[in-house]
Amino acid sequence: VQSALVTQLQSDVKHLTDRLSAVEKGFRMIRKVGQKYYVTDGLKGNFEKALKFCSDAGAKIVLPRSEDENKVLTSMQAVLDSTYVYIGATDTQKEGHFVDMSGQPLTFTNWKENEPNDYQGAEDCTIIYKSGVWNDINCDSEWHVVCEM
Ligand code: NAG
Repeated sequence: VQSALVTQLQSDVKHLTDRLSAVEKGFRMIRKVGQKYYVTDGLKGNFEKALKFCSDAGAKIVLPRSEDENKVLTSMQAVLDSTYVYIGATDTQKEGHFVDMSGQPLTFTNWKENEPNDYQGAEDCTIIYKSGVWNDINCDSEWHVVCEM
């Protein structure tokens, strides 16, 4: 019983520490989804800038792993009035084979009909629309940046 309690407390402390660090970093918007926090300052950047912004904050670029997470992200887009947000899925390594930022296959996807299509052979990054569907896109446009921690 005692060790279960310690494990629970350790998990609670980690949770509170993550939450506090999100608050201390002064993110304008923070949403909890399961064991994760989705955070944003409402800034825009290309994919490379998005990765750097999140890693500088001790976080990762957002990648919804479930319907729930996808919904929380679109709820943040509604507040930001954000058309598109970059998410952490690319097929840079192997065309048509989208993976997360650790190179692992995606376990949840929500592609728009007929996507991903590598339009004009120049779409290795991924965005999520306000409606929640995903589309592959170039990595150079400036879209809203959301991180997860
Ligand atoms: C283009 C989209 C492309 C999509 C295609 C569908 C941009 C820059 N490109 O406008 O991602 O696959 O429509 O026809 O939005």
